[in-house]
Amino acid sequence: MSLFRKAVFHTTVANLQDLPMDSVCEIAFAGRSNAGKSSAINTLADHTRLAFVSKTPGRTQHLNYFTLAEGKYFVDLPGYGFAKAPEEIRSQWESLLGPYLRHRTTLAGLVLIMDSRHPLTDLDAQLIELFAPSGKPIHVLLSKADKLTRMEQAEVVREVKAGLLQFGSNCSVQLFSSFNRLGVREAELILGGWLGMEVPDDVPPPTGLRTEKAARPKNRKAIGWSARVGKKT
Ligand SMILES: Nc1nc2c(ncn2[C@@H]2O[C@H](COP(=O)(O)OP(=O)(O)O)[C@@H](O)[C@H]2O)c(=O)[nH]1
Ligand SMILES: [Mg+2]
Repeated sequence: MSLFRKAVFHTTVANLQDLPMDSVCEIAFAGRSNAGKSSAINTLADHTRLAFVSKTPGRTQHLNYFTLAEGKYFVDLPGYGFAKAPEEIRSQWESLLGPYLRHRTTLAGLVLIMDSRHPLTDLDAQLIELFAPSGKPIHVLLSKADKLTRMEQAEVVREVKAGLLQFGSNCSVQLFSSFNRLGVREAELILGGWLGMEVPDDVPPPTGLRTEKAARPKNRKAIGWSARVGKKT
């Protein structure tokens, strides 16, 4: 059973002064548009459509709060990089994202979602640079890992670990897939630790993990996948 199964939508915030006052501890999710951020939140919460799995990536400029337990939140940050000019990204980061990441005292850590096929882009690096001075932890989920072979998975973890070294020691990284739930337990343990939430022992280990490459013939949609996280874009 998911640690975050009680997650419910709380509020949408467009201005810093509207951030929830009752927050004790929150975890923010960031990443390039279409990296699989909403899918990851849905998968961690074991919900189909808690965070909207976007058909038009990069549209929302708001912070979406999901209550996990009293005073404890997941925060879905605006996706970045999708068909946006550098000035637009800069102004978005300066007005909302930057101040939020730097000054939100109840923010326990940042989950950074990167598509495992295109990890650690320049914008990802800029976001890490923005957040790292806070001294708080960053946990990278290499999403859509089902699209890689086992060898490619091992290689990308090695590469990203090496790439993160320049940002200090407070970064960790793991594979993740909302398609086959690879890495859900590992992520739960880390995020539960940040939030001071106890992970139940009765969570069965994931079984029958498959890679999308191995499991799905080319051009065929995986049955059940769209149902789990909403429609594909
Ligand atoms: N194969 C696969 N597709 C995924 C996975 N996670 C997300 N996707 C797909 O990637 C697209 C973008 O996902 P979404 O969660 O909306 O990304 P966001 O813009 O970062 O919130 C959608 O079509 C999802 O179905 C995954 O783990 N495996
Ligand atoms: Mg999204």
